[in-house]
Amino acid sequence: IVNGSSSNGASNGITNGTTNGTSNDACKKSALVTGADGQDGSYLCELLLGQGYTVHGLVRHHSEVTSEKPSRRSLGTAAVQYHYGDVLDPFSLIKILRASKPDEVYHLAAQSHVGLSFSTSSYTSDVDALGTLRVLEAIVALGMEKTVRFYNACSSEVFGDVRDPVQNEQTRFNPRSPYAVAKLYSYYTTVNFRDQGVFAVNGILFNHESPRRGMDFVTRKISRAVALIHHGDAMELTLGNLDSFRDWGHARDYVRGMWLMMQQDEPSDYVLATGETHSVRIFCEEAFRIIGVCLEWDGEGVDEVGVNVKTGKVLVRIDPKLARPLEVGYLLGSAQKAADRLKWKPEITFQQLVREMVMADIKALEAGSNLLAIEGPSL
Ligand code: NDP
Ligand code: GDR
Repeated sequence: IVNGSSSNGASNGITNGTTNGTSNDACKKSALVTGADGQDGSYLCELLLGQGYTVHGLVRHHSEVTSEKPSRRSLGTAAVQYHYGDVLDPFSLIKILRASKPDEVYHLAAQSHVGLSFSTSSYTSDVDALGTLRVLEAIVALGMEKTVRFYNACSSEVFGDVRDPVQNEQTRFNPRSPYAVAKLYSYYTTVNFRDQGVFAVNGILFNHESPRRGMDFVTRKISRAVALIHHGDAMELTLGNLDSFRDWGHARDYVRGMWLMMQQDEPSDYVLATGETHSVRIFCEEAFRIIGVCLEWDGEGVDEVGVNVKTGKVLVRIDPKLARPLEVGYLLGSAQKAADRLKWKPEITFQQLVREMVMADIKALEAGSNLLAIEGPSL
């Protein structure tokens, strides 16, 4: 059971996609967010509610609440009207679009794990590439293409094996994973619909994190492990590599950028990034520093370890099984276009982000939360 309210008064806050908004909502703007209980979806729903929108969220049904994702539906988003659906199911999309009558559609739903996409490449393509096409086709099938604005969650992963030291909207695409190829399909699909007259934009977003980040992404893996080690519940953190560089921002800043893209007179594609890049190694050092541990590195390659300078204890190890068949080693974005046209700039620094994530996991553990339990194989 979640806290969302529904337009048909259903007690569990989930509608079946067959109801309309209430008459009180008539003059409010309406938004539909797919992937509404993901990291970004949860922050975006909060932002839109704050802007006075009627907010509809497309979520998948989970037969059991085995992860923290469904609990994100109650994170300050009590007024969101949730609908069960799936971007693999075009009929559910049509029903939910018809029920929610959105002015703006934020399409965030995706199999979003790059590493996992290597072992689920066909599925990832279906959800991430064709999923975008299905949402756009459903908008057109319902005759909403002149009234609905569409946001596509594209990714800096499309740049892949980069040659340019800084990536922006002009950078050549060179995707290096099934996920990135699927996102590139979604990018061009969005551009094609725009060329046919739909207000459709791509947000090419660099990595953005938060305490709501999924457990299998590297930043949350690190913050969770640091909290567990601090609490005495774990001894070591195991990672795939230490030397990937990412331009890490905070999800709260990035959903503001998504919304701004949709408020412009003309649709266009925008990069959102911080303009700073850090390695996984630096993220680890920063995170351990928050619990008063200074890390030093010893050894080479897969035998390299992170050691507590004071105690000599090994805290970080490499497991080659976690390495990806292809890696994107370095990303650094320029959000100059977003700064010029949207007046967007990130407000939360890298150091603040790391601190917020580690402290949130420590607090969750101290409150007796089991959210930090690992449910499946590590990624
Ligand atoms: P999350 O993985 O946290 O959220 C993705 C959401 O999509 C989840 O709620 C998931 O639901 C839902 N979903 C997955 N498959 C389907 C499906 N078949 N039908 C309907 N819903 C589905 O990702 P983020 O919030 O971090 O990212 C949001 C979007 O932005 C994604 O498209 C991602 O690829 C993209 N992106 C993210 C970046 C980042 O750094 N966070 C950067 C660039 C792009 P469930 O709980 O059921 O799995
Ligand atoms: P990424 O995020 O692939 O950039 O995609 P992730 O946090 O998974 O990886 C970042 C980098 O860290 C390296 N890494 C590890 N990653 C994971 N998950 N687990 C490990 O143990 C580990 N060790 C090292 C990775 O190899 C990689 O280089 C995210 C997702 O949110 C996408 O949906 C989004 O499009 C991009 O960011 C921008």
